[in-house]
Amino acid sequence: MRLLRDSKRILVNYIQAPELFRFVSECSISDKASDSSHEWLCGSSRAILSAVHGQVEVRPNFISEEEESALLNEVEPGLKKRRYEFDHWDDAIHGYKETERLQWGALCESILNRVRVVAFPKGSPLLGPVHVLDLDKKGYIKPHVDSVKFCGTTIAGLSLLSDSVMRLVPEKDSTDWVDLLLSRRSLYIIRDDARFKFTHEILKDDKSFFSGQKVPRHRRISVICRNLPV
Ligand SMILES: O=C(O)CCC(=O)C(=O)O
Repeated sequence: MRLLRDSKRILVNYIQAPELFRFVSECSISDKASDSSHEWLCGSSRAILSAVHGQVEVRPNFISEEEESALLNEVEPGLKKRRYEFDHWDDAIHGYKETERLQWGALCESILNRVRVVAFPKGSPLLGPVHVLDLDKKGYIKPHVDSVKFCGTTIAGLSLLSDSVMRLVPEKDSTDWVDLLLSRRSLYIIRDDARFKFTHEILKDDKSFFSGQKVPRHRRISVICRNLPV
């Protein structure tokens, strides 16, 4: 828990805006509804989508089923030894266990190198250990802003086992929002202002909708790479 707790400023007020789904959403940054390159992006207005343009990215099917299994095989033994934590009311996350991993087998290391190449600026110093966060089906991550002091410009995460929805809300205007559909086996990347001027959260199962469609949340494991602050 230390890693997340130490590196974040937790927002005490849990921002919920399910009613916004009843309004028409702007679900592509381009005018073309058929623009399949942004099917994972949805927001409350065109302006908010423009504000995060280039700072949020989801790459569906970034890893294959075999690669997902390889990652799971490496992280499951360590996670099995831990229990999900539900009881800390003030924590940023609810229903989770976590671990860090520095050494990986060859296949997983090659997957992580692909993540590093696409996600981080060349030469950017990276945090050595990779963070593995296991959310129970009932688990969720509350809105929080990553701390400039502890986190670099970029976070990149692989989503294993389940689809989920990540919501970003500008700190200054909590009526606007951007949703990212994190499909199973996708990679998400969040950079710069989207990381530091927006809260981000992983929605709990009963609030997990994307563009009005239910996105069932099962157990989800994320494998997260970060760079260091400069
Ligand atoms: O599980 C995830 O992918 C999100 C993790 C997160 O919110 C964070 O590390 O700041």
